[in-house]
Amino acid sequence: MPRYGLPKYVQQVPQPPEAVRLSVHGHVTFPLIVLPADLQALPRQELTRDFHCVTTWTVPGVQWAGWAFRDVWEALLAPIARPGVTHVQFRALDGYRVSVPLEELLRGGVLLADTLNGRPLGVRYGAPLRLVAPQLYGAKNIKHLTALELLTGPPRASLAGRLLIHPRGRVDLEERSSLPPQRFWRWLYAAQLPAFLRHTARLDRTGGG
Ligand SMILES: Nc1nc2c(c(=O)[nH]1)N[C@H]1C(S)=C(S)[C@@H](COP(=O)(O)O)O[C@H]1N2
Ligand SMILES: [Mo]
Repeated sequence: MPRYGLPKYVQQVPQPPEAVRLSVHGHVTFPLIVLPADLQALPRQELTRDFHCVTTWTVPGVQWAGWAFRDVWEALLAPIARPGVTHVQFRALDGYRVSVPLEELLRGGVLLADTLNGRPLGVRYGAPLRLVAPQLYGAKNIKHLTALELLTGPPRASLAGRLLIHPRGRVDLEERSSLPPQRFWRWLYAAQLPAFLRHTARLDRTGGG
C-alpha cells in the first residue's frame, strides 16, 4: 500500500505521537479527551477488507484491528453528544480533515484502527489511530487522528474539496466527486494516477518519512 494523499499532506509525516489522544468537541454538552484507557475498556475488533482510493488504485485484503466506531460512539461519544448530530468532522496531525455522515460511521465494519496487517500502525500508515470505513473511499479513511468535531449538518467544503472527493464517498456507488458524471472522474483520476503516484512517492521520500 503506498503512503498516499494530497501532496500537501503526503510530504509531512507527523512526529509519532506518544499515545492516542483524541479531542472531541462541537455539538456536545462538554468537550472530552479520549485516552488509550478509554479505548482499551472496549472490545477489540478485526477486519479484512479491500481498500479503494478514489483515484482508482485498490489494495486487496488489508487487515485492520482496533475498536468498532459504533462501540466508541455508544460508550464515549453518545453520552456527551447533544441531540441532532448528523456528521463527524475528523482532524489529523498533518492538517488533513474529512467529514463523514454519522450514519456511515455507525455501520458494522467501521473501525478506529491501531494495527495494520497484524502490526502496530506505523507512522506512515496513520499512527496512532486511523479511521477505517471500508465502504468509503480511502480519502475518508483519515490517518493520524487527533480530533473529532460533532456537527448537526455537513460542513461547508471548499470547491476543490467537493470536486476531488464526494461528501459521502461510497465505493459501491462510485461516489468520487460531487460533480457528475462519475465516469468522467474515474477516467480523469485513472489517467493521472501514474504521474500522481510518482509525485507522491518522491514527496514521501524527501518528506522526512
Ligand atoms: N491524515 C491523512 N489521512 C489521509 C490522507 C492524508 O493525506 N492525510 N489521504 C487519504 C487518501 S486520499 C487515501 S487514498 C488514504 C491512503 O492511505 P495510505 O497512505 O495508508 O495508503 O489515506 C487517506 N487519509
Ligand atoms: Mo485517495
